[in-house]
Amino acid sequence: MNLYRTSNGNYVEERGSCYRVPESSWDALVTHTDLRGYLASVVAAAKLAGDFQAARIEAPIGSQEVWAAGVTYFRSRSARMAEAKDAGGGDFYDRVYSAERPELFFKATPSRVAGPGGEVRIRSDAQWSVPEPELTLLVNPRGEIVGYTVGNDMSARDIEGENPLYLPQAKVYDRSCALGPCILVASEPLPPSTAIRLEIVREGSTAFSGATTLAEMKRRPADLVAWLFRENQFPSGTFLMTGTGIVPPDDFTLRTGDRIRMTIDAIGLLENVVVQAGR
Ligand code: DO4
Ligand code: MG
Repeated sequence: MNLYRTSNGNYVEERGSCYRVPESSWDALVTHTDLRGYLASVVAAAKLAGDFQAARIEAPIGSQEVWAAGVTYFRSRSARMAEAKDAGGGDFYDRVYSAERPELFFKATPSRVAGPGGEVRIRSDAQWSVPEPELTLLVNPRGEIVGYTVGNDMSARDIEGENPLYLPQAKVYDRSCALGPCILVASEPLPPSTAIRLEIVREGSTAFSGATTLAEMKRRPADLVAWLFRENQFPSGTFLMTGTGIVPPDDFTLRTGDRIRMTIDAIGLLENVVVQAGR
């Protein structure tokens, strides 16, 4: 079942049909004691929602925070080690890749998050910006993974590489994050064969494309959640991005007007357009 937050309210999609969800509060849905059972009862009531087609799909977020894990794929570890080598920070990435404690960082408040079709931003003081396509977990207040979405962890690699202490500036700024198009409310964890794909389209042509699968992820989503919930409460639940396994080559940087297309099997396509600060 796919759960959508739209300009006309919340909808659940099952086998190609859309049903309006009576619960209009996103936070109330996310914190439901049995989200999947509740959505199944909505589908069973079979009130088809004709107005879904006219609705604008929004980022599937209410008052949740967005957190992120890093260096969970070998590709991310290697790219970060290279970018931070001159600053003497490369070793940190190798160590965190194998450490018991993962890298977890705060990524975005809801107002910094773009939805499907929306604009994501590159910093005006960065010369080297990339998108990071990441399986993103929706976790309820009890620490249970209740759904999955596609997340874009926009990153300024030159700022991050200059000094690891600049990580928050490389990662957290207005529209540095996108989520969507929906929440996949699944009864089982996603299979390791699940593919994550990234395409960056510039002036009508593919400027970069890459793919990975969840089998390449070094850590288990449930373990990342357990670390995040140590000493932290999330009364409205939270999102947790699980890291990127796709990094464009070092000579690639995003430009205004680029279209970023990210897909994850069974969830769908998250597409955003790039703008620069001040535009
Ligand atoms: O440590 C820097 C950020 C890592 C990250 O965002 C990722 O691996 O996805
Ligand atoms: Mg990332």
